[in-house]
Amino acid sequence: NNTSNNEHKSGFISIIGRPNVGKSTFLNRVIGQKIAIMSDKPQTTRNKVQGVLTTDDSQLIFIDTPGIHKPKHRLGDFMMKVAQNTLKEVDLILFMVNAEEGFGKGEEFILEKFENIKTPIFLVVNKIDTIHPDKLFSVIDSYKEKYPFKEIIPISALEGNNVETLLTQIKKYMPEGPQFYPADQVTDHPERFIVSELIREKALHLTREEIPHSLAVVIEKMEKKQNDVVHVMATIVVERDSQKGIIIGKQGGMLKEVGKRARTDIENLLGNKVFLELWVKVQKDWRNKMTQLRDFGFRE
Ligand code: GDP
Ligand code: MG
Ligand code: K
Repeated sequence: NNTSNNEHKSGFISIIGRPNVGKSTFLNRVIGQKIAIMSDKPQTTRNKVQGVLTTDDSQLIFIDTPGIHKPKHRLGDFMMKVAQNTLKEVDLILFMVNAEEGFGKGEEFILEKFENIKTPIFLVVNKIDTIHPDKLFSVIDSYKEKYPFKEIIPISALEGNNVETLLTQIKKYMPEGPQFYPADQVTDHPERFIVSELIREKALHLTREEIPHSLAVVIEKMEKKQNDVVHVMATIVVERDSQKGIIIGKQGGMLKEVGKRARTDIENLLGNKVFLELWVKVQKDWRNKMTQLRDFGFRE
């Protein structure tokens, strides 16, 4: 009947998968704006980053969760706890895997985390552009027997194949609900957080030597001055003097380039001219200092 067709649907969707399976790429394609952080290096997405997709009759709120993986240190434990709590709260989980790789130890580890969770789970087989269609069937079969996925949907997040189909299926699983966010809002994160992630992304992209997790960005100050120029003062925190040297670069060249690229993105995000002041600080072993995690923007 007519009324049920007009029901507004809304819900929260968590994207789970090993590093580099394409979670951020998918989110960026769906939201159409650079919110999820992209990097060749694994695990640069530490916090929940929400992207909101609003249509006439639905609102899909995506959460790009940190990868659930075997923790190597205490920050890893913390991230996993955050991710697991998230799984219970959301309306739908997208378990994203790489079509090139098939079922493996990493996937098995994640599936174990699903055991006590009642949230419906889709298997999203990404990167189908990289494999022969025949191989796709055997990859799908290797997953089918492991878990009763509600839907199995192959996509290419990079090229867009089948992404619309996935969105249609997602909508079917969303409960009736209100439009939580204004239609033009794509994220509920404070601008400060996105700004820090943009700076972090540039630093990670431009420096090859550093290891994931060992770099944090703290926004010390962010305020609008006369003429609507936004003044951002940020500190890049690293663990070792050698890393500080890499980030600063010869005659400050690296830091200058990080700042230049980050400023461009921040200006696009805010729609304002930006004056970006970047500092670098060494804080040994910050990853294991749980008390400081919240200062770096981690939340439980
Ligand atoms: P995440 O760690 O899961 O967020 O993965 P990313 O979104 O950062 O993607 C990791 C890498 O895989 C990037 O180099 C992407 O360009 C690439 N990638 C993501 N989706 C696809 C896809 O559908 N096809 C191909 N060929 N590459 C992809
Ligand atoms: Mg990511
Ligand atoms: K990544």
